[in-house]
Amino acid sequence: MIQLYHHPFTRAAGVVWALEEVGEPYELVHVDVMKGAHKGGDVAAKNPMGKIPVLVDGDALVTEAAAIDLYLADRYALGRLAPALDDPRRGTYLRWAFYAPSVIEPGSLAKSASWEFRPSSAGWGDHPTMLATIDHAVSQGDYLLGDMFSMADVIFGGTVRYMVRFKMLEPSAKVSAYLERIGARAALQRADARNAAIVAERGLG
Ligand SMILES: N[C@@H](CCC(=O)N[C@@H](CS)C(=O)NCC(=O)O)C(=O)O
Repeated sequence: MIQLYHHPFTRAAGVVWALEEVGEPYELVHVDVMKGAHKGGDVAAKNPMGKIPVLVDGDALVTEAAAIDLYLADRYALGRLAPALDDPRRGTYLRWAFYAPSVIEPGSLAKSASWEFRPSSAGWGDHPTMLATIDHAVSQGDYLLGDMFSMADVIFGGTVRYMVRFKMLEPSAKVSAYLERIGARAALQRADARNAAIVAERGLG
């Protein structure tokens, strides 16, 4: 069975949404990050970064939340959550999936932590341009690929949702409407409930 090394307060919580969308059986392996369990033992052996999420699926080992989500979509939901390899939407799909960890994450952190950098040298550019680009991405239809919901929405939408929740990104009206649309996904609601149940069971609140 697919195993996800998980703690509900980490990016692994977002991978639970990806797993719920895919619909394959999976189990969560709890990593006590508060006690530093990820800095040694099983997690560090699997990921020298000593970070989670880590996904193990038979002989496949994947780290990096976005890579895990893309792997799951290609492996288990090609044509459903990922456009087929010869589908022209594949380019747009990969574009926005990569935009989340390479632009939205560092761009939002740079803004909230007041980093000093040259936008022309930094891959995430300047903040207003990033916000305008996010608006553009969510204005092509209900989802990033128009009427097709895809794993790019899990990656990009999940990142935007996190940044808005922790006040690292101010949502425009278009972004708020997009977040409402993805918030209606049954799989996202199941993932939120599963993460919340673990918080409650383990007294992490
Ligand atoms: N680039 C990685 C980042 C993973 C990451 O930073 N994980 C955090 C939790 S969200 C972590 O394990 N932090 C514990 C630590 O570094 O000690 C990804 O996208 O999966």
